[in-house]
Amino acid sequence: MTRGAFIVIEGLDRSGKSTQAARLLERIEAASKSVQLLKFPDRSTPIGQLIDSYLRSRSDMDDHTIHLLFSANRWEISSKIKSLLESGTTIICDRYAFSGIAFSASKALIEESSPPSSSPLTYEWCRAPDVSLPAPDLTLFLDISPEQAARQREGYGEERYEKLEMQARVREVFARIGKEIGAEGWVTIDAGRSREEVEKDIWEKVSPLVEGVNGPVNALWN
Ligand code: NYM
Ligand code: MG
Repeated sequence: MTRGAFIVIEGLDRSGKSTQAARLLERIEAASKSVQLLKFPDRSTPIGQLIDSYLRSRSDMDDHTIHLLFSANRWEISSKIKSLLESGTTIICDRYAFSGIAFSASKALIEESSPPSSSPLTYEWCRAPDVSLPAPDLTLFLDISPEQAARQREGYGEERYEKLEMQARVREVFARIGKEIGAEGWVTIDAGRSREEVEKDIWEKVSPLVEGVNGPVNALWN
């Protein structure tokens, strides 16, 4: 018996994740396979609405608190992820726990984000709440420089974290995560090229998994 594959797309803001996730969804649907697109943060749930308001700077929150809400937003959908995979549905997920670590851990090095009194968020602390979530079978990291990402679309800088200094730190933390996950589970794609070129590389990596994956859904970092 095979199950569906769990494919995560990660990257900086404006790296093209959502566009590529939509194209990948179309391709898998065209192959007549069962597939579902998820996105984190999922802003539709009550927790997601708190996150949305924070990202739009309509509310402020302690750095630890918002970090835990992002994680809780994944846990509240984790059993759905597991049952979809087990029922044979492939999942494409636009951001996951890796964004959780990369963005929160970056704050420790950016002066303006945390008041001096609050303790800094370490890499290990940021990772802890996501331990044991369903583990992706493959993570595609769409790599782009913060400068090029900022040029991609209008409206850059509207949301919290969309600043070059922050994004440069985030990119470094993503690189650390990728090293830890290893080459079988983490593939870096040069996202500074045309949409078609990026799409082609993604499909090359994903198409073998679309036929199904053997073995149980793994637990992240266990
Ligand atoms: N983000 C996203 C986090 O800080 N932690 C997380 O766990 C996740 C999933 O939210 N700048 C950040 C990354 C983005 C922002 O994501 C909103 P998007 O994909 O732009 O809606
Ligand atoms: Mg964004």
